Amino acid sequence: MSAHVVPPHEIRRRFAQAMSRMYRQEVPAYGTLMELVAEVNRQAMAADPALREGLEATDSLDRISEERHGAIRLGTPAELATMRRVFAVMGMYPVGYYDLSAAGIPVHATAFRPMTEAALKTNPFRVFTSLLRLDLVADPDLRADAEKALSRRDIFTPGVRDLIGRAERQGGLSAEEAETFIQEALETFRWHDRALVSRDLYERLHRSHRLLADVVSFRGPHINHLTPRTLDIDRVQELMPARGIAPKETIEGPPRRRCPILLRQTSFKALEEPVAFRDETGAFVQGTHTARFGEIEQRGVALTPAGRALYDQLLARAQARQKEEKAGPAAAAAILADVFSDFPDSYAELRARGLAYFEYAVAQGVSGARPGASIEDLVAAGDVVVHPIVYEDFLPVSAAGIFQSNLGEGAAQSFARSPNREAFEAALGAPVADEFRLYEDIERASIDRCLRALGASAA
Ligand code: OOG
Ligand code: NI
Repeated sequence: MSAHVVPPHEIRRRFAQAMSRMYRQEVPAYGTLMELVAEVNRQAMAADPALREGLEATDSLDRISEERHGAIRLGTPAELATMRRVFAVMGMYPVGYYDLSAAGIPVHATAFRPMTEAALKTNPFRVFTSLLRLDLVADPDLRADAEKALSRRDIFTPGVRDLIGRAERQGGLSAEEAETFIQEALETFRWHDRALVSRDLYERLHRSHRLLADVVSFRGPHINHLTPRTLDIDRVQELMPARGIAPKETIEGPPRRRCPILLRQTSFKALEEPVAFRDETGAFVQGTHTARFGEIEQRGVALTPAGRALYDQLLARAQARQKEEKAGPAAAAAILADVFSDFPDSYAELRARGLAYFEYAVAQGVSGARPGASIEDLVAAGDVVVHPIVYEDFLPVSAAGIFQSNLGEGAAQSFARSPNREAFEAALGAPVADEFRLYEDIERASIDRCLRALGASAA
């Protein structure tokens, strides 16, 4: 059997394409955004040959236009555990733990994504996956009704359940099985315009927290956005209105810089869509629901724990000043830029100060032995070149901003900050991987390759 299995990255690539096609049909503005992003990316590369060369040198040029992430919100631990097995068939594993309770959103989350460098380069599709925290819903009656509604649904088709089991037993899927798997798995992410709950329950859920209504009311966890990666987010943000798309007012994350760090994101508001609910007599009545939106992201270099600590510290400082000065969008951006002038903005300095991760490669045309040379000697001599490693994960404060913007004004509530990674991992049925470790491994492996190739000493 194992000789005939389709590689997980191939299933992931085809699944991501199928999902993108489906979402494009469901939400036409997403298609418009994709076209705009492709256009701006072409212009950005034409205007900056070094950017293009860097992408080429790290084999990541091809992945840019295919690259995207999505998000879903699950209702129960059992749904999360099965979702983990679905993603595993596609070579996607849970990385990182995100607590959003502090930001007024009753969920915690992980990102399912490929973990190794080779897998990321083939196709980096990721899904930010949240689990509802009913423990944060104060009203016991509403909690019980939500639990009951969730217990009545099965978000997976029998076909996908069967194929996950087969993939686990056989160590993969045949071509025909993989094709069926993609179609069956896609069903879980589809939009349903008939609610599972009555209008009355929907409204009670909605009044408690909009997110609760979105998670509990439907037959499945509809994909709520897909996000292409852009090389110039400010430009896309600026051009969106002319294409009939209204972006949120501010871009989440760090300010614009010469050397982009982590992740910057912006989105357009969720659409109001028609939904049919049952009334007391069991007849369908028409209503609406807002959940689905579009987002774009620009990714920069991954930061080490020291770099991340500096990022978190500066972001907190900027937010405090923005609040104190009651800053509007323009003033807020100016404050952010000002505060972040304390974050080094050259790759050389980011590397020298151990703030970011880099990949090392033997320079073109260099060969022969450099006995006794350390990696720093090799870099200084130009025998080894250095490229930033792209950040593949998410940022809790930014994610909270994205949630807020698509749930609508006033959606946030205050919950006591209460991360509960143990409960999340128990629901998942596995630990989440440590993102820093993954970047460190990629960096270390690249250094080892250089030292070996040039017969230099490890130092
Ligand atoms: C997820 C929001 C977070 C991101 O890119 O940070 C997110 C959601 O709205 O379900 O997608
Ligand atoms: Ni997103």
